[in-house]
Amino acid sequence: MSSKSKTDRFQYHDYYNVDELLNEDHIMAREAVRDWVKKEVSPIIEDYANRSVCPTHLFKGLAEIGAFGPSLPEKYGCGGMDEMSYGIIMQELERGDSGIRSMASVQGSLVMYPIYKYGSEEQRMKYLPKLASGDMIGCFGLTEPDHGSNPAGMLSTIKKDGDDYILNGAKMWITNSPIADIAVVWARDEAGKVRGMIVEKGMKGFSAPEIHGKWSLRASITGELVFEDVRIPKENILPNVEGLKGPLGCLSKARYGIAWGAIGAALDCYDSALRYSKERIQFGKPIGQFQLTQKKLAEMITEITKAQLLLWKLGKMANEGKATAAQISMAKRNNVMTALEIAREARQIHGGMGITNEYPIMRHMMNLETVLTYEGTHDIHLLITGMDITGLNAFK
Ligand code: TGC
Ligand code: FAD
Repeated sequence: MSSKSKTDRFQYHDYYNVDELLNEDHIMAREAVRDWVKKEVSPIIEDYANRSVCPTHLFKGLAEIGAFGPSLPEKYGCGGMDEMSYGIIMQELERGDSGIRSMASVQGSLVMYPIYKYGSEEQRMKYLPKLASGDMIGCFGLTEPDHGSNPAGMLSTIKKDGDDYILNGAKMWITNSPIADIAVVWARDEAGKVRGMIVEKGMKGFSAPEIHGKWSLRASITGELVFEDVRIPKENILPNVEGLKGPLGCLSKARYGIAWGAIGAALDCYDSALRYSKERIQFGKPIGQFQLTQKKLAEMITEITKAQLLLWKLGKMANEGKATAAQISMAKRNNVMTALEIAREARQIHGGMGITNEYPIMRHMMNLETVLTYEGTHDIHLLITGMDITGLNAFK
């Protein structure tokens, strides 16, 4: 079955005309990214996902459309856009594939953002322009083999040695690690404080083996980070943060982008299902004429519309610097599960064809299983909301 000959027939759906709440810059950013996805991602993505290969050549294109750190300052080669635009860009990228959005999320929100927010001016000038232009690829190491949902338990350590630090430990499930030039890594110091640092490829004792066998996010490369007495110069320590709020602050930025991104995947599934329902004839009429199919489609667009309104309000609060971590958690949790349920319903509407790579459904569905888990699992986000509304902490 050829996937390369397919053309991307996606059409945007905006049932409540949320677009009228956006400004010209937002719409322009969306159109530019959508065109790029149609031209560069859609024609190749099924093939790369099938082969479980990361299309690394897209890093440069992502940089050119401003997908790396869109809301970070232009001074460092970034976009200087608002948070709404950042979200819209993530939505368009994930409409193409969650793995492509992951490339941009990790680079922009988990590597560039901590260097910008917690780094020195020297570190910003040294790394940010190269990361923004895609000349350098970064990854983010927080999760460990025995500490996923509970990063506070991390075992990675740094110990002072003269002017340097010695890093030991291991990180697991790290997007882009095998191809990254730098890794922003979190480890505890001798006083037990979580510190952030920039580990560079080629440092002695540092390796990043690939994790194979994923059925999800197959066009994204994932690996480990292994540190065996890696000497980290003090210039590579992020000076302006201590404690778990460092990595968790980056997660808020990335989770915000994922809340937007997931609805991109949902829109692609809905769009494909709607079209298929009008083209596929059974019992002498289009399957879209059956009430049960209409129920599925009507519920999909209802959930998408609710999510679009949630995102617009979240984007507005983020622009005003008022979006709380718990509000972001609610949006990430709701929108990812919404997208996954829409992917499952869309798969049913496509019948047997829904399991093939002629349609994007199964790829989105498999991707969304990862999106439901990374950046905080579905249940962890529920407990964050629970803590916020009751004032009672289920984690302690
Ligand atoms: P807790 O005591 O609640 O908090 C410690 C400090 O951090 C602050 N804080 C946050 N700050 C900013 N943003 C957030 N989202 C924050 N959450 C907490 C908090 O105020 C406190 O500050 P301070 O000043 O008092 O020290 O921490 P805890 O250990 O009880 O943990 C709470 C919990 C479970 C919610 C947290 O550990 C958590 O979110 N766990 C989930 C782990 C997770 O999301 N890992 C993601 C790894 S990265 C990833 O998946 C990338 S995938 C990328 C891709 O490919 O797209
Ligand atoms: P666990 O924490 O072991 O959780 C297993 C189950 O137990 C889950 O259902 C969870 O909800 C549940 N659970 C745990 N604690 C509780 C509780 N207190 N109450 C109720 N239920 C609970 N990490 C990075 O640092 N950088 C990356 O770039 C990165 N990229 C990733 C890419 C992929 C493809 C994947 C799959 C993961 C990636 N991750 C990354 C790791 C990701 O963040 C973790 O997988 C996630 O945080 C969950 O950790 P875990 O897999 O260890 O699951």
